[in-house]
Amino acid sequence: MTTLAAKIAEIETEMARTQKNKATEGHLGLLKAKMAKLKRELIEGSGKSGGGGEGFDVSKTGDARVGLIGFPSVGKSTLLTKLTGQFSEAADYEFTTLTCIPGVYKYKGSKIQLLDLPGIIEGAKDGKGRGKQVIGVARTCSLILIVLDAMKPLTHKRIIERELEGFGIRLNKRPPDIIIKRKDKGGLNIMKSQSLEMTKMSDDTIKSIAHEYRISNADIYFKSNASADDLIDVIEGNRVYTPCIYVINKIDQISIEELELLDKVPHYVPVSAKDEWNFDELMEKIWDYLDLIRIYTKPKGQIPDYEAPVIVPRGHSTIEGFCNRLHKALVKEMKYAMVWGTSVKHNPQKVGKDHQLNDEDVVQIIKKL
Ligand SMILES: Nc1nc2c(ncn2[C@@H]2O[C@H](COP(=O)(O)OP(=O)(O)OP(=O)(O)O)[C@@H](O)[C@H]2O)c(=O)[nH]1
Ligand SMILES: [Mg+2]
Repeated sequence: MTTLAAKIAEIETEMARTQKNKATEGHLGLLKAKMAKLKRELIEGSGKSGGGGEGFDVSKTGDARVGLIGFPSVGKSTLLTKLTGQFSEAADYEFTTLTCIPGVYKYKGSKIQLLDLPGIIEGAKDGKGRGKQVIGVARTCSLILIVLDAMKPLTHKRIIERELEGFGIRLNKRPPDIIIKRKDKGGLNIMKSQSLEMTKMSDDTIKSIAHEYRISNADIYFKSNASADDLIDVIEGNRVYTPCIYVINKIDQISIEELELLDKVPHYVPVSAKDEWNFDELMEKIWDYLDLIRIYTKPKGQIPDYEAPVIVPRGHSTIEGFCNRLHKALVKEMKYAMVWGTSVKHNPQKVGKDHQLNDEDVVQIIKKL
């Protein structure tokens, strides 16, 4: 373990020592690749050797899972208790919460599973405290709420982000537009979309990163101005891309002027968990960031059931996705579907399994005889 940590430290020092310019870009890219490989070893290795016990085993319930991540005592447990009614002990000493405590709240007909987690500290991803387990759970969430204390320095935000990034979680980011097709021969073939100018990484850097990963025969296709980090992410492959909201808590403790300064933080919601301030905005934003849609079912000859929508991620909102949410065999039994709502021109309209649904559409499935 120490040798691995030492190797990482060594590379970190070298990176810090290397000036960033065109001439060193390739070298820096290579160092980044070496670093990513060592970190993967560290994470996988410590996973096996335990490093503080088993993971948190909480089964998924509801339509989406949202995790509360933050330093100790920022108010995560208070927030869980107030939002879901699920009691989770809160106290004015650090590390009150030692395990994962799930709660559920209802919003717009959906059930949102909220997970209270132990506080993490700097170095969590390297095995400090229960950090590794906490971040492991974070990887399974559809949305992460980074909870910050309005009284504490905003530098905490960057520390938490770094911990999550070190564990392969990418926040509020889309997967890089890079496609790698490995081949048996033919060498490396770097291709770019027409008129795409790559300003963050030269062909030499791409080659040295590929070389570090022993990729010697492949087509690498770039569709956007990717960086060395992006390329490494695609090669490593085990990244998760998760939306994130910064919940700035305890605003009952700060002045209006201080509150206004916080406006500069992107993706943020100020709240007071203690006084339940601004919970409406928080729940609305959670809903937006989860990017879910509501589909109402209409049994034949009856009015739609507006009380219990079927909730599907917007990206999986075809008729097939909707059917699978009800039961697996349904799509095979379906002849066609009738749809009312904004996704169709005529109301109702006959559609097939690939039709894309919109929020609040009404669907009736017509089965084969
Ligand atoms: N003033 C104020 N205090 C709060 C607020 N929310 C929580 N607290 C207090 O902050 C302290 C820590 O709250 P917890 O909910 O236990 O914090 P936590 O993030 O769960 O802490 P750990 O479980 O130790 O990681 C408690 O004394 C809470 O009463 C808030 O909105 N305003
Ligand atoms: Mg707690």
